[in-house]
Amino acid sequence: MFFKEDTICAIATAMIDAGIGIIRISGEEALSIASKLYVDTKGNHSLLNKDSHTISYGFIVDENENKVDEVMISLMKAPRSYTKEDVVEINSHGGRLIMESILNLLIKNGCRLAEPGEFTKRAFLNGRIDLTRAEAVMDLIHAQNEFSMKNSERQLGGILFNKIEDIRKEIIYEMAYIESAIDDPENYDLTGYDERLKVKNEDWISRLNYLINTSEEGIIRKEGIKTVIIGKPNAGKSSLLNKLAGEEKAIVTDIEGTTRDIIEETIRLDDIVLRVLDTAGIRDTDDKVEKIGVERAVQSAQSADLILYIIDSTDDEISDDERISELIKNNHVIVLLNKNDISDRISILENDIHNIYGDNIPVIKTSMVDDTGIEDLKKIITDMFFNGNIIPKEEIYITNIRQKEALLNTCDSLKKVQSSIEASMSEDFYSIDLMNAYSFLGEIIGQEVDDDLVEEIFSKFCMGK
Ligand SMILES: Nc1nc2c(ncn2[C@@H]2O[C@H](COP(=O)(O)OP(=O)(O)OP(=O)(O)O)[C@@H](O)[C@H]2O)c(=O)[nH]1
Ligand SMILES: [Mg+2]
Repeated sequence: MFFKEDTICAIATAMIDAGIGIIRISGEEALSIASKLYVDTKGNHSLLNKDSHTISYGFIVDENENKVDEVMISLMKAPRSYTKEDVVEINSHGGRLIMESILNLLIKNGCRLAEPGEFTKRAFLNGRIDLTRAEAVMDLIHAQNEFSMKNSERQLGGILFNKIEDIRKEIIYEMAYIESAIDDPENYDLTGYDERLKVKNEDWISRLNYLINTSEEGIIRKEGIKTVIIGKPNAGKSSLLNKLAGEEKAIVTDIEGTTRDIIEETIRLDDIVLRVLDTAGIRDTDDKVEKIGVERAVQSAQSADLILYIIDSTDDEISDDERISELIKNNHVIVLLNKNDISDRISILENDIHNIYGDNIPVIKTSMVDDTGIEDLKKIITDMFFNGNIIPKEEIYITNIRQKEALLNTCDSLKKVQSSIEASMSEDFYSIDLMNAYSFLGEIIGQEVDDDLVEEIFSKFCMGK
């Protein structure tokens, strides 16, 4: 195993002044190093003879036996620990200076400062958890909403691992069967095998597709819907952002061209998370700054998950802007006919919209002086992105691009198996693609990943985890 010789340490709690702080140590020398710093109430350095999974009260002392802090020390001896190595956790007072002093003493006595995620990396490399569970740990720590929290808990519980491992086992069984039949045709019969494999292969593809299909919704539920508000100047874009945010985030005036820079806010509408971007009103302008603002508006809308196209419904007509038409052609769009409170032209404009952009484009009437339209907006977003079910299903969603890509690659390989069967190719052809499918699945759970990828994944973790 990598790094086995090093004993690592890190502050596992936040670096803010708090009631309690935890300093974590893992590795072969965890106990002996901690023991040099720890004394019990009688002044004895007595950590080595303590049982695993016990907590000891005492003090951390420096090289001159001066007390640094009053602590509780938890011991978790290998292999029954987070990393499968000896782990010691020092519960000290949570002052930054105290925690740093203890950390420095540990380093002086032979520990190395852990890299971000190194404890979890050791748990993975030492075989305690697979890669889907390791990634779930990170997702759980960073969860921004209840969906992410529950989904990562499910993944941490091994639901995704089991689904992947089941298919891997079935694939390896078939590979072994084909190999045996080729080596020993007298005892293994391949007559009719094509058809049997075809049925199995279709079943694997449909199970994998099911998982892949959860990813669009899963990623959007986890990260939020990138929602860009576009429209002409003065339509009420910034007013909409403020209304959704529930506070005055953006400047609102009756001067056209008020907003120039993009303003981003994460907004929660019940269980829907929106990453809302307010942009500059789209129009032709000679103003240098506004011009850049318009370019940025168009750019950010190009990568939006959802465009809210807001129109001032006191305008005489909907003037068709090529940039706007281009943006809303290829996207999830909701048209907001705004200033409903002072306009008597709403129905006429609604017709115009349908004439220009087709019957299917959703249109709602809104007013930013009251709450008109906000409920309709929620309902349309829920239908558009979550098939009308705001409550996520009680099952695993793929929310990780790396996993999704490996699933897509697996499916591609299995589709090649399908084509080989349909073209009546010889069995050893299938084996190559089955092997590839098996390897791609291995990437998901971390059976077949290179060290660089492992480094990259864990480097995104927090310190001390
Ligand atoms: N009566 C009424 N006035 C509104 C409504 N929405 C916005 N306004 C007013 O319209 C003016 C423009 O609003 P903004 O929100 O600044 O418009 P904008 O689209 O952000 O404009 P730019 O940033 O210039 O592109 C302000 O005076 C708002 O108070 C509405 O629903 N009803
Ligand atoms: Mg504005």
